[in-house]
Amino acid sequence: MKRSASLWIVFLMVLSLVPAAKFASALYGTKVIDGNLGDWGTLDLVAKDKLGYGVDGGNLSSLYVSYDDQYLYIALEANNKANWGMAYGIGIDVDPDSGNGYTGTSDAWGRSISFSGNYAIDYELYTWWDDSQAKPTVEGQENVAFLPWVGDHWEYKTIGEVGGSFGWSGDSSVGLKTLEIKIPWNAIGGKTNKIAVIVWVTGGEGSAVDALPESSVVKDNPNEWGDTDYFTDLAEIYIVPKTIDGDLSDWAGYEVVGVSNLDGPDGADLDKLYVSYDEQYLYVAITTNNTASWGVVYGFGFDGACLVSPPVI
Ligand SMILES: [Ca+2]
Ligand SMILES: [Ca+2]
Ligand SMILES: [Ca+2]
Ligand SMILES: [Ca+2]
Repeated sequence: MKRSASLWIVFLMVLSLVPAAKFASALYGTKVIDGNLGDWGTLDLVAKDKLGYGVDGGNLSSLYVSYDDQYLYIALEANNKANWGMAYGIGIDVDPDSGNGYTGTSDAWGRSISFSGNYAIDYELYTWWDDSQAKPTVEGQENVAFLPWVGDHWEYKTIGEVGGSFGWSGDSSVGLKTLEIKIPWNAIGGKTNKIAVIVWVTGGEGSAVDALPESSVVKDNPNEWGDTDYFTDLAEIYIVPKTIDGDLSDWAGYEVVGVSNLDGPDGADLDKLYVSYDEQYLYVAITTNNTASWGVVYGFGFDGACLVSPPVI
């Protein structure tokens, strides 16, 4: 009798879980690089356009990041209203907080894009949306540039030259719609514990007119095409398997999928629910706000249908 009452309490607590305010993550999963983002799930979405910054021909809407053992995958989605010639740039910081990397004021393609705060960019990727060809190009050819910062200058390569690839969609009415890229870990110094990623869009020169994660940096000057943009907000991605030891310090804030807003009974007071996975395991974790030690049962429920997307568990 007591047990069933306890179960009921836990059930109520789980029902009371509400989505966390900020939910962004990058989880293990292999993507097909074809410009179709149907193989990306909401768990891969690390930044989204909520404030509506951007211009008709350069309006970023979503940034996705995922990875597997061999590749880092990055995808972006634009929601343009016009077909303009625009440069789409991606910045990767493979060692946030270290200070290593580019912090100048003229980036790999000479744009006035700069980084500060905890971030110094180690790799940029760029492509020019050629509005007349209606394709993403580098020097007139369909391509994406891969540009490592090597201490005091940039190196100029294409994504194919380092073993990666790209896919895209778009047309001559709204320009670029999607760009999907895979980068071998060995092209960016090997798999690491934490990376930071940002995407922006600029014109033929000058600086950004939109970026993700969203930043007031693209809305702080009457001439956003011509100012210098100092980005300090990047999406941080943790790339670490979980150690199952009761210590949740290897879990990240973006893995919180629910927070209880109920003040539960002293010995049955759920706090947060975490979910993550890698190639072998699904991980779940909970924290409580218990102030007493009661005999209660903690139950987890899984609906298999939810495991279809993302597709690789
Ligand atoms: Ca795809
Ligand atoms: Ca760096
Ligand atoms: Ca600015
Ligand atoms: Ca700007």
